[in-house]
Amino acid sequence: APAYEMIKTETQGRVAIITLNRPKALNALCSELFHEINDALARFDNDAGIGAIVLTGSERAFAAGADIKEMKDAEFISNYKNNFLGHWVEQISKMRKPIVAAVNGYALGGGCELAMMCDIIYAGEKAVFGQPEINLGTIPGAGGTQRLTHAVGKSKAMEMILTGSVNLDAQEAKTYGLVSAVFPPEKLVEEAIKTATKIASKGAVSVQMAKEAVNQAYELSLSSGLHFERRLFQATFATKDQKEGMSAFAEKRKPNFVHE
Ligand code: CO8
Repeated sequence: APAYEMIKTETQGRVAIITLNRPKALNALCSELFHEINDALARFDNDAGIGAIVLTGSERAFAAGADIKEMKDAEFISNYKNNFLGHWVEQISKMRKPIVAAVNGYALGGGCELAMMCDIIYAGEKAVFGQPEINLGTIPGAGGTQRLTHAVGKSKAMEMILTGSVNLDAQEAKTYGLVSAVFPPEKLVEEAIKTATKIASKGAVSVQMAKEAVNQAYELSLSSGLHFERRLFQATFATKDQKEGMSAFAEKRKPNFVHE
């Protein structure tokens, strides 16, 4: 594995764990941190031995946003020429393996957006989700206006994004459906790993197809989405794991998936 400075990576069986580790800046997302997250995700996404990924931060902060000090003197022309944030955001949302975000502490601005790019969000009891960019004279730039609106509805998303000071605590985030479960902070990562382990034990092809199909729900009309789903469903019958899964059921035994 490459020597990372701002993240830690480890694997447990078929699960990879990426921990943001820039404590002095509450995991503010500077370009080096972006780069390392992308590099690690791409590596695990391409590793046949990995079935799911957990992304987490520290107990104090998942990530307190994009690095304000690094970007404060940026200009439109350089943002435009360098496609500022574009590369980064497009790469993460193209990952094919499921990513479980385990959010303890602050998930603000780009931190909230990073969590929302993942497939499942679990929160620690002290998690705080918010989009404070308006206080800095800017707006969310990595999906906040889109993914947050899909997750919590227009009125709450507008309230959060326009005031920059209405945040969601963990319970509220669960009530709104932004996160699927809340755990005590010290249990959070363990629970995320448990879920990732369960996902990684299923047939990898059907897992990836299921992720692809669910994501189309945000892109397509109902009839196109159903069509897309049906074709992938039909295609799963070309996998060894479909034969194994259904034979195992008929034979009253546990399936032994080979991820093919
Ligand atoms: N950028 C740079 N440094 C930061 C950031 C940040 N976003 N957040 C915290 N830090 C630094 C602080 O400057 C401080 O450093 P130092 O000790 O050198 O002064 C250190 O982290 C600790 O922070 P605080 O002392 O402020 O800690 P507190 O516990 O008092 O406060 C808060 C914690 C409330 C989280 C506070 O730090 C804060 O408000 N941070 C900024 C939150 C914010 O505005 N985030 C949005 C940033 S804009 C953005 O994300 C644009 C999105 C574009 C897409 C991004 C792509 C993913």
